[in-house]
Amino acid sequence: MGELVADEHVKYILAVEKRKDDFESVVTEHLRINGAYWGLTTVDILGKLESVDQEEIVAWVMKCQHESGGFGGNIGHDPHLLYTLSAVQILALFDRISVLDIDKVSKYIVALQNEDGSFSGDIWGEIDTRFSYVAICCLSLLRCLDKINVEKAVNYIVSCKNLDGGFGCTPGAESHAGQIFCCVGALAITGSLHHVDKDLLGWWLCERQVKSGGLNGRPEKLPDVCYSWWVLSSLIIIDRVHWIDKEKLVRFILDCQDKENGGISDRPDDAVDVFHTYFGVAGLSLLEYPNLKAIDPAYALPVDVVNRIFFK
Ligand code: GRG
Ligand code: ZN
Repeated sequence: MGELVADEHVKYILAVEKRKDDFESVVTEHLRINGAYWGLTTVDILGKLESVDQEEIVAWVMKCQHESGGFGGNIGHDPHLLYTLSAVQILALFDRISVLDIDKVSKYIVALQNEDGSFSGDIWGEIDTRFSYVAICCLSLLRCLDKINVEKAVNYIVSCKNLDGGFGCTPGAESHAGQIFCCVGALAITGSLHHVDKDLLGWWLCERQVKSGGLNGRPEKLPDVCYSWWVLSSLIIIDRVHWIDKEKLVRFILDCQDKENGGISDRPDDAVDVFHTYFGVAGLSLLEYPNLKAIDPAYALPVDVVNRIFFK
């Protein structure tokens, strides 16, 4: 099995950040700010955030802001809640939230709440519990959750709860580990976890572990390293992480490393990418693997970053 090749992963992420015209960069150009958040958070968990050029990154993030207050995935791109959260998270990593006009950013988010409490992702209106999480997480990091109707937002999330204890993207939609992370994370941030049946949901979540030790996102699906984040963070928030075999999961994640060139893939022997490198390293952090910074399961940021915001 071997161990975590931390230095190779840092090198891999820094190299991806620099390459602007290879295949992976071209297909992900529109969500560059998401990629930057995943990559930089990974580097921070690995204890190497000082090896990046903070000023350059902060200046680039601010250039991604649209006049509406929201952020695009890259300079000149249309704003979306998903990119806005990544921008705020990156600034939080660098302790630079102060560069933001918080009123302007929060107005953009507040305007996307609908009458039923749900959130649209952008002006085009798609509704999904992912956007409820993103709005709530972002406003909480900006210390202005009181600007939305939290009670309605929570009620909408609860209306997406299923009989199996899980949550879907809209009312009646199938439970999926990714949506469960969003709903449980948002309920945790708003202090509303009493709406979760922890034993029922914990049972559904721990059944996601398959023979290889990896986790899948739904029954009958293949395991994937990213569920080491979506499933594990949810299990930790509801205090049921001892219901899975942690050692087997650690082994599955380590088996997905490219030990020579760095990076982690979705499954052993697949191609690596920055997203799965984050999910693997963050998953190992949640599993208390040695020499990694602890990550907060609800805010998806290192615990010291979250503490700096709330206990300064
Ligand atoms: C800050 C951590 C953080 C998140 C921001 C984007 C977001 C909010 C949440 C996304 C939650 C989500 C829906 C994740 C699932 C992503 C995923 C692997 C989808 C794949 O679904 P399928 O059906 O694949 O294509 P499976 O694994 O079911 O075969
Ligand atoms: Zn995946």
